[in-house]
Amino acid sequence: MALLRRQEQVVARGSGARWSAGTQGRRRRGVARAVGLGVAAVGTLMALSGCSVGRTFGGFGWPEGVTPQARQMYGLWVGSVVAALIVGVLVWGLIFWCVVRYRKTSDELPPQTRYNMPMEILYTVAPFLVIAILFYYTAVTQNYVDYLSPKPDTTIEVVGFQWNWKFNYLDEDAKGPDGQPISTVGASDYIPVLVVPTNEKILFIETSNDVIHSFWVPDLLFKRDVMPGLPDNQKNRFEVTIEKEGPYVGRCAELCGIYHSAMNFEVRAVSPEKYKQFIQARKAGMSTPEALGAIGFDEQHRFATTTHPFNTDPASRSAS
Ligand SMILES: [Cu+2]
Repeated sequence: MALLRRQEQVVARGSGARWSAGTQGRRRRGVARAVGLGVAAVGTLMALSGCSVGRTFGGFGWPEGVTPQARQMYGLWVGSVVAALIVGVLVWGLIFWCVVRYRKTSDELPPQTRYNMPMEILYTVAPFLVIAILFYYTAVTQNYVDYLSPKPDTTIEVVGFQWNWKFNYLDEDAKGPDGQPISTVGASDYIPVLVVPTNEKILFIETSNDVIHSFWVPDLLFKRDVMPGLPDNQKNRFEVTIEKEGPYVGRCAELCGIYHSAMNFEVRAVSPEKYKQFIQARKAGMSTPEALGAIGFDEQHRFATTTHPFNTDPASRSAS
């Protein structure tokens, strides 16, 4: 009843409330302009992001990768965080502004309005614009990361099995003395080292002998499932260009059985010249550690340096 009476009072005051129509219109346009500016800023910052803003704030937690693909994802991440912050600050700002500006000053009920069409259209359209911009940049980044060159420089077949890895070098000029592709295979006492060239397009083709595994090199900021039983043209594949020499630890990222956690490997990125020498040494019949020695790695660095073989004895009661 009290509410009804109040509404009658408001209706009765209707003519008196007309004075504020102009003010409200201006205010509405102001809000519209602010939201429009916010949306435009989101787009601009998404485009410009990744560079100085990201560096100033340490990439907002996103590590810098060693591939152009990782850099592209870094840009998407920084842009998305900046966009979220802009929207957040705008919303917080409006909330606090309302709290202060419209705090209760008297018992008199303020003018009641409903069906504020411009406002309703605005808060329907603005989120869609933000989503559309985020979607656009996500699609662009995904296409970039998933891009496969018609002619990669090196092709590696990744074979996952319970519980280790085998890497086959599929290039024409990478056949061993027996005419078979050069390969490196892990064992319970040997971490497979996958030697790859820097600054060259490397295509990875993945396949599994048993269950689903996942090829994951944290430094590449990338992982992809290794699926069993797929025909050649449906096998998962991806391409990266590693720009920095060094050892990068690799892991299986799909729980694949009891020794899943022991399924580690190492990617060793070396200069293209050294890579050629490595392949020549392998073709001449050397093992991976011997060939790594032949291109200048000392005794310690002929084996994986980023991880080590695990104790696979299930009866052992100590950590490996
Ligand atoms: Cu696995």
